[in-house]
Amino acid sequence: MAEKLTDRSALEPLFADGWEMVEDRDAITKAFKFKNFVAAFGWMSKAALIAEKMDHHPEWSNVYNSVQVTLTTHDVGGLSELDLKLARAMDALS
Ligand code: H2B
Repeated sequence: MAEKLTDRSALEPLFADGWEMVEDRDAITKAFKFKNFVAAFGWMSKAALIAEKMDHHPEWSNVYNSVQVTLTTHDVGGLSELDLKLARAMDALS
């Protein structure tokens, strides 16, 4: 079972990579941009397999070449280590 993230300084490298806090939620968000729809959807397919393997799932939406991702851990009502791990994996894939 995940635990709520207490060490908030662990978020700093993600903020440096374009993630930001969602207003009024303990969640992080980032807009990923791709060269076209196929690249965006291909990235989503790979990210989805990683998320499923982690049993940790993003809130996300796609419009043409962009994917807006929001990460939080519903089981703990806020950010956990799992969100950091998934965010890093998504950045590494992009
Ligand atoms: N994803 C996210 N983002 N947060 C969760 O708390 C969560 C999840 N819980 N994926 C998982 C599934 C849980 O509901 C299942 C039963 O393991």
